[in-house]
Amino acid sequence: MTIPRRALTATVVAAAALATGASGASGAVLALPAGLCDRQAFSTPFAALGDTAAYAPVPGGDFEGKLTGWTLTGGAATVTDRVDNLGKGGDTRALSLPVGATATSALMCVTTDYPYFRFFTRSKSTSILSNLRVDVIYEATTPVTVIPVALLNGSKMGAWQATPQLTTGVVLATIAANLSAAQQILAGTKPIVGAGPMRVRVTAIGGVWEADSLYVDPRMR
Ligand SMILES: [Ca+2]
Repeated sequence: MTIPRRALTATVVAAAALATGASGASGAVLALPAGLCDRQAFSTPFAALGDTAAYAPVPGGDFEGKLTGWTLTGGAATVTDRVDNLGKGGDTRALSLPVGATATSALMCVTTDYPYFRFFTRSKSTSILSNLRVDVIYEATTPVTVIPVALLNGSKMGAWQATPQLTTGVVLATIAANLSAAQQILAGTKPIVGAGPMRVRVTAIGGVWEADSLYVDPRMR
């Protein structure tokens, strides 16, 4: 497969626009809204589990206050509960997801320096039929990019536990938005310059779930 020079030029322009945070330029579909990545308070919430990476909290992802920017469906709501694993004071509430409910997070800052996200979750039933689907959504792409990243089974998740490190999918979303550069990106001859306001969506399937403490991992911190 060969890539027309015209397409390459367009991609370079798009990448440059992304790198400078410009918006409105052709191809800059994953540019971040101004301020989204500012004032993040990094911490190591999973250190007790051996994951000493620094994470940034997802807005509202502790479920202790208002869920500004979140969308809840199917009876999803916050409930009084706490994640013992974190052991931090002030953690009293969590997200509850009845069967079929979804919760879609507020926009969060994600760049290619943010490879993973994690949260705590548990299934209220240990039935093998209880599953939590986890998707990431990049609404700024055309069409919207939805990437399924996990299907957690409740049969062994009756107690609170952290998810594995789940991919933010930012590389895949970037490639999807810049298909003309896919060959070079995959070959490693073109650096990935990607970023995007991302949402996480969780869906309870076949069981009731709870979730709390949603964080994204900035690799370079
Ligand atoms: Ca909480």
